[in-house]
Amino acid sequence: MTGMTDEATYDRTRLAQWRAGEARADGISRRGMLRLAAGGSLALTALGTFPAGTASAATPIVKPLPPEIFEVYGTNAETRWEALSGQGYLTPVERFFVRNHTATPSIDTGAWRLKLFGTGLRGAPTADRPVEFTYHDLRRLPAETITSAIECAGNGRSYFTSQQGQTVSGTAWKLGAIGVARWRGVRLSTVLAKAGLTRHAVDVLPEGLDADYVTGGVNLGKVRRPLPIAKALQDVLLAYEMNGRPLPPDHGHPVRLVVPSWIGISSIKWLGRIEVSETPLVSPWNTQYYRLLGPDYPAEGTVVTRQVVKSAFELPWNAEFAAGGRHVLRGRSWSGNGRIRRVEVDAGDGWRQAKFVGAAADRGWQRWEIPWRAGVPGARTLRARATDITGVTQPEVTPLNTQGYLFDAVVRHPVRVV
Ligand SMILES: Nc1nc2c(c(=O)[nH]1)N[C@H]1C(S)=C(S)[C@@H](COP(=O)(O)O)O[C@H]1N2
Ligand SMILES: [Mo]
Repeated sequence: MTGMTDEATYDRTRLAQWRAGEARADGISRRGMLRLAAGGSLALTALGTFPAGTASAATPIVKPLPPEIFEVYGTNAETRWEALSGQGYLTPVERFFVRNHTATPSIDTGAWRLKLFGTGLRGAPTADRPVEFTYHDLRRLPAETITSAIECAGNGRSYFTSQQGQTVSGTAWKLGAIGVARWRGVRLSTVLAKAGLTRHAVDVLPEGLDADYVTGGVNLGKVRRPLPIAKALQDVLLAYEMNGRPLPPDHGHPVRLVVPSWIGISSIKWLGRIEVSETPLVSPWNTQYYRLLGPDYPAEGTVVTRQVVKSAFELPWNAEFAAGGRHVLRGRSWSGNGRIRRVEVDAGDGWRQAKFVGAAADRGWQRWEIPWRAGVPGARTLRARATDITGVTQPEVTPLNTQGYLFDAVVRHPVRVV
């Protein structure tokens, strides 16, 4: 099943199974299911279904959100790129973006249990009589530390509108819905083996302990998204530390999934249960959300798993530079395909290659810089374009998808020479 870490194979296989009635789909409305099965556009069900701050007036995020570091959208907060200027390789917790479907829950580590159940485990334990792990059980298992980005699939979404004049649904993120951290925890494969994983398991369905996600009057249940077993066993971590400290409340305390290279929704926070199944599983988070739908995609869309190539300058929008001065432009580039091979920058005087700063983690980002001689006063546009180790270069335009995922086009960053 190694093909199942390849998104196209995974999607084709699951869709076929679902149509043949072989995949379970708890929590998906019959209407939504029929639409997908009929190949109708799911865009309609998605449009306008992202409520801004549902329950309370205050943000449902626990940590402070100083306006010079974060821009807040309802239940979410994005990191301002200028707030990464002068920072090291890792994004400090105090600057790491937060994407909450509802609100950060408060979970008592002592009472917390990770519950595994399903037909893919020996003896097929049920949800009422699951295999349980305490926090200390997990802490006693062999630990592993990885440096990995977590990035929302909708990162950069606002540029579909501001650069390409297109209407998309969802939070209008700029490029700050990404952070890179050092995560310490236990491999999901270790825990699955302990829980009695069988050779027949095909999917796992990790589920959060935060409140049910209710949208457009429909309760979609707990935030959850299935992973094919091949990816689950490859490089997924059950993380209990972030940058050397216990996982903070907003980022999934006490334990979250970290699914390297895949879109942020895969990395379920406040992990409570994992179903392990010998039959394929689906949830609204891979049938209704996180699918590419639009004129350039098949009618039923394609599932989104792996991240794309992007670049950002560590500068505010409309940053000012002294005319005639020598400056250094700094930024970071990253890709779900692996390391970055090359970054080019254009400040209005042609593409030039940027110099890499420091080493990069395979699943993190690459820092870079380039000198720039600002000329006469006036408006300029900065552009950065990265190429990853697989040879993929950021395009000029990202083909439209109605929910605005995976914006990988070169972003035009306005600055002023004064
Ligand atoms: N339980 C749960 N897990 C979740 C979410 C959520 O709302 N609830 N949001 C997901 C999404 S869409 C993203 S992009 C990442 C964001 O992780 P962060 O808030 O730690 O930056 O968490 C994912 N895991
Ligand atoms: Mo996300």
